Amino acid sequence: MRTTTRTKRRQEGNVKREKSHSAFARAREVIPGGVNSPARAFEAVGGEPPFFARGEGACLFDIDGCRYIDYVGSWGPLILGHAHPKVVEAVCQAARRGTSFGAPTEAETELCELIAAAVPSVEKVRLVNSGTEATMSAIRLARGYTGRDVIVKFAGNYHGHVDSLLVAAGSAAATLSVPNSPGVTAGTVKDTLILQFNDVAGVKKAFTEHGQEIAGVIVEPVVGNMGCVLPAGGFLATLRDETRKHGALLIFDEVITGFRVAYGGAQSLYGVTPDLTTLGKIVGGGLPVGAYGGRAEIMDHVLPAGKVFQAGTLSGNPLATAAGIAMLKLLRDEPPYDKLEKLGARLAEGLTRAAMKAQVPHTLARVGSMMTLFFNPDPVTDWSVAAKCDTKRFGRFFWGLLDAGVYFPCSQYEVLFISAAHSEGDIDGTIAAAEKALAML
Ligand code: HOZ
Repeated sequence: MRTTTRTKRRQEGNVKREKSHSAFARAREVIPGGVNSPARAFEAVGGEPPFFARGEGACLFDIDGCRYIDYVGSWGPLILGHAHPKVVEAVCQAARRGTSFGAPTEAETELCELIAAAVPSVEKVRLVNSGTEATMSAIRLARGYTGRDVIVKFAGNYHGHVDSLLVAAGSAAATLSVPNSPGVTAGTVKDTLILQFNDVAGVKKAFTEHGQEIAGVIVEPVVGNMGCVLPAGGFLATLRDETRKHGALLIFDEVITGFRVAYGGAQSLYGVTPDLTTLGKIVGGGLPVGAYGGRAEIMDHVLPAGKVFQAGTLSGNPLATAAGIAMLKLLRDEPPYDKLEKLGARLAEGLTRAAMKAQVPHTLARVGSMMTLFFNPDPVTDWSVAAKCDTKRFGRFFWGLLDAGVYFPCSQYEVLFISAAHSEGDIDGTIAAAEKALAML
């Protein structure tokens, strides 16, 4: 009986969203689970997601007319907020010239030049359509380049739904407790070696034992898929040293951190330069773009310069490249990073204060405008600690915020993002809502 009551309350929150309820029922008839990506399904927090009508600046509006201060930002791309006029204008102009050619355009070169100028490790870059495609292609390239099979990944890191990387994965795989998806065969993952994030000794041991078999190490330099988890001092440098010593490639998955924690990504912030970098999200300005790049000598192994196969009809699509170019030029010419750091610090302090006042065991991790309030008193350094978070409590906190018009990621294991469109007023309003939500726990 108690379960029924709680389920009902959670399904509707305290705010009625009748149109979203109907839209979700309709969607479930034709879309598995009613969503096109599990991360947005509210499985981890219970209840039903609002369906959205539009976004403007820092805000989202659902089809029931509710307004939310948005901290999801489409899971990272919208660092300048929703519908930035210059990005929208660039896309509209590109659409008038034709939506797809499947043939070379100068805009692709321009976007690649912008990426290469910004990201320390990148001399040449290939555009694809998603972060998943970027990581899938990067590990194929690492294997093709080195002639070795084994890829090292870290528990709780998520690199998209690439079969061989869908083990001990973060994001929706962690949220929904499906660390090893049905359909991913034992053969597919037999060359994937799982280590713990921040475990310097474990990395050294793996290289001592398997150094000659390891093609590459793929890592989120700041993890964004088991909540926000920072690299401990020396961890990234150890990865760099060990891979170099043993002739393996170091791959930074900067799909989340690229152009987010700094214009040059986490590699410029932490001063560690990988061999290959994968990008997505911000680099597409809110349209579907991924990219992988690195030293020319490695990238020239990709077909048709080299023999490693990778292709795509819509890769370098004119609408997507127009959005990416507009976004990167705005970030380069009017850098929002100081503002984002100030807003991030303000929100982090406010959330911490609120949690302490409510006597809720917590810890908060942040790099610039990405952060997580963990319902866990211990600093989260790896998946074994992250897995101990009080996710039920997080769910109640989430609903308290949603009903107060604040849209946080619907999982403890996703990071929240601030955009340059957020104001101090938005942040203070969010802290006030969090104080109330935490006090109700
Ligand atoms: N790619 C995001 C991982 N944090 C979540 C978005 C999704 O999978 O839909």
